[in-house]
Amino acid sequence: MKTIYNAAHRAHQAEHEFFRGEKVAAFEKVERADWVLRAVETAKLDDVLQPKSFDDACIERVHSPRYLSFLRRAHAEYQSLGGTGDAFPSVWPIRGMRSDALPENFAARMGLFSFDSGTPLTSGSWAAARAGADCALTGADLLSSGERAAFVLTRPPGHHAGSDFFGGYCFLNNAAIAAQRLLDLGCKRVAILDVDYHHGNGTQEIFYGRDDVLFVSIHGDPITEYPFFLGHADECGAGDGVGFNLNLPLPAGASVASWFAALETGLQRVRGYAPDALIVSLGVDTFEGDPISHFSLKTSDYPKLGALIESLGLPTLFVLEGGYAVAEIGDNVVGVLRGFEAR
Ligand code: OKP
Ligand code: ZN
Repeated sequence: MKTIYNAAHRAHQAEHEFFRGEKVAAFEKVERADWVLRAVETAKLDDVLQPKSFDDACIERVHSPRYLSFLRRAHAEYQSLGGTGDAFPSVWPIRGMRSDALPENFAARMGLFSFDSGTPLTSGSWAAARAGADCALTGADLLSSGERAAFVLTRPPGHHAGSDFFGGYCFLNNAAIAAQRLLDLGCKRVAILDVDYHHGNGTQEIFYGRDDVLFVSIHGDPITEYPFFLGHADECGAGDGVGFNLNLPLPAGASVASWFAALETGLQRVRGYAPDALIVSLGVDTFEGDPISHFSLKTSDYPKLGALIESLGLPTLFVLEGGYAVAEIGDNVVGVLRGFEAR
């Protein structure tokens, strides 16, 4: 399968993040994509393509205009106010406060449009994320023109970003943008299978009230795991979307066997939905050596995952999400892709 590579990812380079009160090197770093690209090339997967450029209208199908106009200028605005380095939010509109009124104050808008303080907004965040969205859109177009599968190699990741907020290292929801593009190009139903360790709260939020996108996620139980406030098993969708959201949380430390059992449940649900296409939010932070996650898949498990996904027989777009064991991220991601192709 072809890879669509976001060369602009390098523009997003966080200086640090906060971890247990300490400033630590950011986990979501440039080298992640370098390692994956190297593994794609070593495996001789297929061509590595540059993205085409798409109109902002394609992104506005998923994200609100007020969020996008904030994000596009946010770091420049921070700098114009004397801010140096990366920007972090510090105040949020919690329950009982208003999210509809747009504040003038920059710090207030940072909080309005985010849900955590763990996502450094860098001078290059917009450029990197926007080019990543172009990669996702290019991938959707490839499927739509008959490719069986494609791989979107991008960072920062996307599945925590919602219709009008960033967080969890994510700014634009690449998987959601691609799903919407597939619908706009004629698909009737699209399924998103999220296998990242963390619940894809942004993707869930975007499609929660809809029946034209099925969201299925296997992740660490939010009672102990990030993003904490969404991802429970009883979240089934709302309105037209009832029955089109399936969360399969597993306790931190869950065995590989229980993970694959949850995958089988998720795949059954996707089969029952009979979608026209599948998008995989491909995080490999389920790996045993991941520094911020607590499942224990081994490198040899990833080709199995790819083969099981292939068995659905669907046009499939893989979109890179998390995975922070940088030395292994390439082998683990490419293991999935080769497992898909080998079957
Ligand atoms: C993004 B993705 C805070 C640690 C938690 C958030 C983890 C985001 C994971 N210092 N950070 O789903 O891989
Ligand atoms: Zn993750």
